[in-house]
Formats: sequence, structure tokens, C-alpha cells
Amino acid sequence: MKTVFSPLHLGHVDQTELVAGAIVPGFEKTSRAEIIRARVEAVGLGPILPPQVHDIAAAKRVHRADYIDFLPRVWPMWQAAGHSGTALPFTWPVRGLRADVPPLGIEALLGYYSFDAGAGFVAGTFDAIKSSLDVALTAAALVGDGERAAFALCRPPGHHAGSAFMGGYCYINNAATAAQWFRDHGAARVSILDVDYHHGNGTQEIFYDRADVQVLNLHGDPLTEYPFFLGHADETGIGAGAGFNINYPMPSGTAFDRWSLALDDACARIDAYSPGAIVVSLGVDTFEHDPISHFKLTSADYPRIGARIARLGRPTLFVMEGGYAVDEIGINAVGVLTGFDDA
Ligand code: SP5
Ligand code: ZN
Repeated sequence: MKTVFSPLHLGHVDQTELVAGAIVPGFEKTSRAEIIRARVEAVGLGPILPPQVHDIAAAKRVHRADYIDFLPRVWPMWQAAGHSGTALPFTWPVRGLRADVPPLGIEALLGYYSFDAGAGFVAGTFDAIKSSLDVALTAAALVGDGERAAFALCRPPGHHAGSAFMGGYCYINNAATAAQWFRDHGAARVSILDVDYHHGNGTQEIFYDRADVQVLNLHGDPLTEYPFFLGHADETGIGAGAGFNINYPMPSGTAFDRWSLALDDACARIDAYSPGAIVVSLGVDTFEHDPISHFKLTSADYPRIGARIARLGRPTLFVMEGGYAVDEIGINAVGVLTGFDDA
């Protein structure tokens, strides 16, 4: 399987986030992508290719144009306001406030376009965001050109980013943009299978009223797990999208025996939908030793996930999302891919 990777992710570095009342170093570190890339090389998964630069307009197929246009302005505006460190919001337009009038200053705009304080900007963040999008679209094109599968080694991740908001380490929704790319290049239907520990709230929001992109999410129950405010089993889509959003919330402590039943059910739903392409939002924060998550998958389980997805027998794009147990992130993420290739 070919991997697409860009070193421009390295500019998104030393950003902080808000955790338990403190501003702390981000869990979403540069070493994550570097260790996965090293593992791809170590196991000989296949060639590692640089991305081709795409027009950012591709992201506007699933995101609001004003949101995408805001992203390159964040760091210059933050600096012009006399700030340094990490650009983060502190005020959000929740119930009872106006979410329909974009404000003028950078602090307020960050809140307007965010749902948490987990998607900060430093000087190199926008170039990393853009490179991550380019990685996803370049890998999608490989699959579009006939590869059985490809690996988009995206960083930063994307599945928490919605049509007009960032959060949860995510800015542009790489998986959603790639799914739309498949739709725009001949696939009548696309399935997005999100196996990250956290519910892919952004992906769900983007496609919630659409029948042409089926979204399936396996994740920690939002009653106790981030992102808390979306991902319940009764969220099944609206309008034309009714029935095409499928959530599998599972409790803390879930291990592969139960988790794999949800995967089997999701795969049966994908089979029935008969998509022209599958986009896998590949998070490995389901790992038993992940520092911010609470499932109990082991390293031996990841190849079995890949093998199960391979049995679907459809063109498949793997898009990297979360996973914060950095020491094992390469073994686990690449384990899914070798499990797919060996099936
Ligand atoms: C892409 C992705 O996986 N985003 C996840 C964002 C999670 N943000 C919330 C982090 C909550 C951290 N709680 C830390 C407890 C440490 N003991
Ligand atoms: Zn996650």
C-alpha cells in the first residue's frame, strides 16, 4: 500500500491545549506522524510519496467558505493583536448567544469558529493543515486511479472539524473532503467508517442530511467521553440523510471482543450500502494504553481490523486521525494497514 506524507506537519509544533483547567502541551505532537512514517518504512508497507498541492477549494465542498478563508488569517491576526504562544479561543456562542454574526477581533473569531480550546494555532499551523488536506486528496486520487487502498498519513487530524468549526486537534476534515472528492470523481455512494476512539462529530454534522455519504462511527459513549455533545445511538440522520448515519457508542473499558461486534455490524451496513469507495477515519486511540482514552484494544487487534475492512473488497482510503500512545502508535496504525494488505 502506498503512503502519502508531508514534512510540513512539523510546523504545527509546541501548541498548547486546555485540559482540566490548565493550559498544557498538546497531546497531538509532531512525533506521532514521524513514528508512524518510520514504522511504514520499517515494515516495508510500500512507497512513501509526497502530496501534490491541491486547490483549497476542495475543502469548501464540505466546509463553509468563510471558515476555510479564516484559517490562514488566524496566526497573522493573532500576532497583529500583540499575542504570542498558541492562538486559542476562550468564549463560544452557545445557547442564548448570537452564532449568526461573525465578530471582528481574533479572540472572538476563534471562539466563533471553534467548539473547544483544543485546536490552537502556532506559526506553522496553517501550512500543516493545508499539507494534511493535500495528503488526503493525493491519497484519494491514488485510490481513484485504481489502487486497492492508500494511506493518507494526515497530521493534523480532521474528524472533529465540522462545516464551520474546528476543535479536538482538527481544522479541515480530511476524511470528509476525501469522501466528497470520491463523490465528485465518479463514486455514486461513499461510506466513511470512523474507528477513532472519539466520535467524529464533524464528519457526522457535515453529512447528516445526505444519503450519498454513509457515516458509521465506533466510539466512546458521549455521556462520559469527549466530545460529549454528539454521538448517541439515536442520531441516525435527517431528511434525505435519514438512516445513513450510524453510531456505535460503547462504554469505557470496551475490549476487542465487544468492539469487533460493532465493527462487524458496521461492515454489514457498508456491504448493504454498496459504496464505490470507503474512507476509514483511522484513529488508534482505542489502544489500551492511550493516555486520554478508555478502550482496551491491544496491538494484536489492529491487524484484525484491517483484515475485516479488506473483506469488504472495495477501494479503501485510510486517513490518519487520533492516537496518543506515541510509543506504540506506529505499530498500531501500521498494523491495521498490514492486516489489510495481508488479507
Ligand atoms: C482527533 C482526536 O483524537 N481528537 C481528540 C481530542 C480530545 N480532546 C480532549 C482531551 C481530553 C484530555 N483529557 C486528559 C486526561 C488526561 N489524564
Ligand atoms: Zn480520537
